[in-house]
Amino acid sequence: MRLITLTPDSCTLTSATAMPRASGFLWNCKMMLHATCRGFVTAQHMQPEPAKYSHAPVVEGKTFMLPETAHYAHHPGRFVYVRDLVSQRHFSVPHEPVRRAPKAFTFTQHPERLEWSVEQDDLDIRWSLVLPVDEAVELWRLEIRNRLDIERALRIVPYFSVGYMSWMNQGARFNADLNAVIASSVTAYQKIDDYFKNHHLKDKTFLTCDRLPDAFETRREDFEGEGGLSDPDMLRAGLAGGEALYETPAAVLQFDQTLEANETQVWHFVFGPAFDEAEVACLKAAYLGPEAFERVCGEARAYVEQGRGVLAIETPDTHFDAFMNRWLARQVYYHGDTNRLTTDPQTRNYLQDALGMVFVRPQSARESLLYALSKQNADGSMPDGIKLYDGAQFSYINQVPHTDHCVWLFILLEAYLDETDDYAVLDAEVDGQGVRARLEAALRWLLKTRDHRRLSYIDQGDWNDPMNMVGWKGKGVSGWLTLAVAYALRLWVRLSGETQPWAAEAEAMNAAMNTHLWDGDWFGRGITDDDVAFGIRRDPEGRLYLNPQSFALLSGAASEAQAERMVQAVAAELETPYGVEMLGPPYTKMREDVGRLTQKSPGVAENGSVYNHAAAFYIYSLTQVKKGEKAFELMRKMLAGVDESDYVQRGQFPVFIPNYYRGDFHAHPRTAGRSSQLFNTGTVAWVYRSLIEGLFGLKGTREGLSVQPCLPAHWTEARATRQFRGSTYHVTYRRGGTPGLTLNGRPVVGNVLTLPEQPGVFEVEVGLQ
Ligand code: CEZ
Repeated sequence: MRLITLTPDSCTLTSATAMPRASGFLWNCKMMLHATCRGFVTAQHMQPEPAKYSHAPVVEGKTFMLPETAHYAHHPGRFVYVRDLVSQRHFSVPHEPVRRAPKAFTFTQHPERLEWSVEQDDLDIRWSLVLPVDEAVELWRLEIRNRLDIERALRIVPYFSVGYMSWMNQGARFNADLNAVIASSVTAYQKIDDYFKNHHLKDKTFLTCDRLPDAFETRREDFEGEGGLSDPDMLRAGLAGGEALYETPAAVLQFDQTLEANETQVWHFVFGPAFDEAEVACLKAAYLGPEAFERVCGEARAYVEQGRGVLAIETPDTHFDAFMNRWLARQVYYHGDTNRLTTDPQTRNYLQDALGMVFVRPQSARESLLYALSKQNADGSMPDGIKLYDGAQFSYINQVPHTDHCVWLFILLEAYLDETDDYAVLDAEVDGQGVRARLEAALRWLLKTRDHRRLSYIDQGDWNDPMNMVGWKGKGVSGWLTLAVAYALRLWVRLSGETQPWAAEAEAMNAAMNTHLWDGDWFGRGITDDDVAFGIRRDPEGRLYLNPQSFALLSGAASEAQAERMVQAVAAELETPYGVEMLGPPYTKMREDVGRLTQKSPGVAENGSVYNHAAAFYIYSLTQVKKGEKAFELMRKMLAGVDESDYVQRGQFPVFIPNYYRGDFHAHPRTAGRSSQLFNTGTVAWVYRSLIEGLFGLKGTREGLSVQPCLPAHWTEARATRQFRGSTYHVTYRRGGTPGLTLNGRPVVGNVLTLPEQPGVFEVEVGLQ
């Protein structure tokens, strides 16, 4: 049969494999479609900008990490194929792409390292990854042990995906001098300006090894052949040594290795981006081989250890302790030390990540406060993002005007001053203007941007990014922000010692909330441009929002009686086994006077998930009104486990708190609880603070360390070790004994441990009712 038959009426191809990319196309005035002989289709329609309706399985986000991203066969990965040359069987580690069920499997997160171990076909395999502290490269180690008493002949093929680098220019080849696969590309662009801007980009991806391979391949599709990634043709035939010429690159090496009885063999790899070959050579010299791997593990460990934080606890809940004593502080440190690897963090994120650093490295928190103030606008407002370097551009979200950014300055300031007592910071100057004056300018701006009722304008969003249509016409107000401003004002009164006009304004705002947005059992979320209150009882969707309740507890807007009603309503309407939802019931259709949050899937992200950041505000506020029982219950629910069913439902590895767990618990129990898998979240600073200052009640004051815990009643005993201003306090909490506080055996009057003359180690006993 002829491969191709062409007539004026048709063109026919008779093989789907001989020319796998052979394609045809169709179009009309609204769309175009491009199809390959194997059935892949790329189609676009105009509306009037080009749009897709049949998509790649993922959207690749670069400005922020996307929640619940899907994985697919060619998803980027680092795999090793192992083929027994005698039995002709193969598998891959860790699991993809072959997916053969192993005899035993482990995946381990260490503070500084990831490690997989797999037992399969009488082999023990360990696959480990560590990152140097200050270089963008991956260091991998592969260890293979023969479990049998006989010799084995193996083919070992590490496969590092490179993927589609650029539509302008991409390719890859093996560089024998460097013993490396080097893939090269030109970052695609169309504006002349970008040509000059892109000059410094690391457009190469390399993989090098400390052992010489027997063969290599750089063309992904040729490597796979007809077997696909799960059974690549070249695994059987041997790698062909191809060069990728505007073909999707992959970095694949082949080692044909005999393993003696019980023998172990080890390989080290370095994988990452590079500017040119010279840089590959440098990175190789610095990071390749067993010594470098061990050294980097040590350095990386030392780096993470710097983020240990100020608290270690021992409670009846050992799972809780394990998470809080290591992983929470680690996640706090990650945020504060990296600013989530953005160049223009949203201002509120920047300030809240600094809030976490108060308890990890207070000096950084101070620097962040001052740096943020250096970006303050002349009218006292704060910009939507903090540009971390001169040429930084505002990303998409930072082009949307939000009105809450100033508030976070005061929240950070309070935690920083309580922890350090560094009141001198208020007298510091930032670009010729005193900190005190700048903070007051921020407050004045907040006071200016209120309506006649003293409710705060929301513009196109507050803490809640996608609440963008409540006030875009210039009238709508945010109930939450009104409370947050009242809270900021009260914080400033306490910290600055200046009472007026701030205290009176705070009171007036709290009163305005009670007049206009108290809805019987809870506070409403806001009032739209068209003067419609929302987040209230008569709303069929989005009738109860968590944030106003949390901040009403903090700002003093809620009386004790109101607080009781609110907490009860939240329990009845928003609590789930996975935590407390941030609003309910979720929206199922667009509300044009609320905004794009109502377009998100019900129970997802801001549309009524267990949005942990909002849950953390609530938890913190509960600790401030001494509702420790509920605070602990909800904090505990943020942590996946310890029951297997809970792990499976959430899908969350308990080494970080994700930004949300799916909500809409009543309508969709099948998906409720599912983790977003996003480790970027303002949650952790607040949880850490709630744990230290709230539950364990170990909060700094001008005089010293105040001890006012609110631990759950069922804990008869608990311990905490608290680092504070150079001293170490070992605190034991006991329930049922004599109430009161002792320091090194001596009773303390009141609840503050005054600062010692010399920092030291102290024993503290706390008797609880
Ligand atoms: O981003 C977070 C923001 O980083 O959402 C929070 C907000 O307070 C944080 O500053 C609540 O809105 O724009 C969107 O729709 C996204 O959902 C973002 O709001 C969200 C992403 O999860 C990024 O992590």
